[in-house]
Amino acid sequence: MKPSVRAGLAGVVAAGAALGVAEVVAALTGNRSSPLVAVGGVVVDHVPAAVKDFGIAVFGVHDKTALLVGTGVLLAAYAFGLGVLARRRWLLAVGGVALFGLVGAVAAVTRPGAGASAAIPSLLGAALAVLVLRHLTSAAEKAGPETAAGKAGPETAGPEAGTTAFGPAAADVPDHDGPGAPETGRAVAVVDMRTPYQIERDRRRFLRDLGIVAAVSAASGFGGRLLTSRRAVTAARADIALPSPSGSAPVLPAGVQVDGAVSYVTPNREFYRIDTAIVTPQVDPASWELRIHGMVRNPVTITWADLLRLPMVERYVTIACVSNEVGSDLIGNALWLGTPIKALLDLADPLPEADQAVQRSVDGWTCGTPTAVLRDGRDALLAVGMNGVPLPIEHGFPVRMIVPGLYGYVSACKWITEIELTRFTDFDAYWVPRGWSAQAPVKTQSRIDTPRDGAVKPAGTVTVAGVAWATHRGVAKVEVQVDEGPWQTAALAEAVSADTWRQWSLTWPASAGRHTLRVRATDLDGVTQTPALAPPAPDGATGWHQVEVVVE
Ligand SMILES: Nc1nc2c(c(=O)[nH]1)N[C@H]1C(S)=C(S)[C@@H](COP(=O)(O)O)O[C@H]1N2
Ligand SMILES: [Mo]
Repeated sequence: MKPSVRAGLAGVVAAGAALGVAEVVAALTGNRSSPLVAVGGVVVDHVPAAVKDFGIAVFGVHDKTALLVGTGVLLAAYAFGLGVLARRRWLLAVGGVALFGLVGAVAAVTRPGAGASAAIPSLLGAALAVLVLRHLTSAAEKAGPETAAGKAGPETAGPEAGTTAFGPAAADVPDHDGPGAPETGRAVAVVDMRTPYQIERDRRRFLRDLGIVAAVSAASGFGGRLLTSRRAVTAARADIALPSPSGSAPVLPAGVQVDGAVSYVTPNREFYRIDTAIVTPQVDPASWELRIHGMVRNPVTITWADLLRLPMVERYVTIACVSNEVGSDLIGNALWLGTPIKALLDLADPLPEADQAVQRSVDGWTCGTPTAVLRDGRDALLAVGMNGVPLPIEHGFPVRMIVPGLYGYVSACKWITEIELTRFTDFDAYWVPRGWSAQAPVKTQSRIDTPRDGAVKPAGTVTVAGVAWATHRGVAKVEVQVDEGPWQTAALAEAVSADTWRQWSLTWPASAGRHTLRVRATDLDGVTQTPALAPPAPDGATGWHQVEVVVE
């Protein structure tokens, strides 16, 4: 590698360090405008309309990405130049870094709503860039025999030597770039006191330092960005006033709740959460879009503002995870506010053979739902509200799907941004190649919430209670069996609809001893839960939930 290339790389990495630290500082000081975002904003606001239209026309929806990439390339070229300059005109290079910091600071301070403190990320970033550049150019000089050969005397020969190769002193060191440079006469005392081993070590040190700084900068850049967007999205969510549903919201009958069963409506904070997202996607409603495309006659794209103008309904719907083991709690019931997806699909007008509607999340996760299910009139909702508040971020803010009767992994896409009409034979959604069924209606299940497995109860009257669900079919009957006795019909609590779970209870005159309690439900189609044990994969667990209790 040529010395000038090493120096240039040092410059690029120093600029990266500046941007990385600026992102973190911006996040920590609550500044929404890191230098990169601020400069981008200034550019967007000031480029002539014709150029902007050109950008949008050429790059389409990726115009912002194009802007960022373009800015990045220009910046890298500038930083490369500064790195090369730093070898011989150190102060000029420092001036170049300062200019770079100043541009960021001015851009940030002049953004709408920004205060003087908005300059801090850029200025700290620039200061760090000077230090990094100093270190890396020094390491770069030592990294090759060409450079050491160009130095006069042993004092610059190794890292132990006191002086380094940057700074004004370096200005009189000729740049021995190009073939045969050291022999061209001007260089004197071509003496490299280092052994080949030391030269190799210095070369490695340079590359190592370059790598470390680049990695730390990238990590802090991404970390800072994440923190900033999290703040912004949390603030945007707090500002939302949800539209009211057209038509009356469902009334919760007094008799839905039974003592000893879980809460009929699951509070948002206790609602189970399942997704593949390592970092919760942060979606700003202002930039949210839903695109309905693929095998449709009329592709549709709607924004957040469009969505809020559509008719909204409010429905209690119980959703369940296919991974829920018999007797477990990956299930919850909430009041969802949303617009029926059927109307939007009707507008898009899917081709008759498009039997699968693939929902895609901003993070690329997909689930496939039968198109027919979304259009059969059930309350399949593009939901924006959960129990009276905007969707919590971890439950899909700003928009998710809720489809009564299907497990979440085939229907309940969070952070949804796309619905692509296709065929089941043409596309496998996320979990399908991983061993789960492409289609998965929720299986009829029931659970004993009280008494708990292993509970010790005094002899006498014991209340046995819990929940049962056969979503979109409805629960017709729940029965309880004590030991090997006859199945006894439990009292059913009221249900809001077939799309929600239903609570049940039974009064049991308990006699001393160890007892086994079992539960089974029958849906409104007349089908009783099978006793056959099946694991969750590929399409939902089966079997009867049972608990052991000791009565004294
Ligand atoms: N984007 C996205 N949406 C997703 C998932 C996911 O991994 N990513 N998981 C699904 C699964 S498996 C379930 S059971 C439900 C759970 O929704 P909840 O976390 O709001 O309870 O979300 C569904 N939606
Ligand atoms: Mo799930």
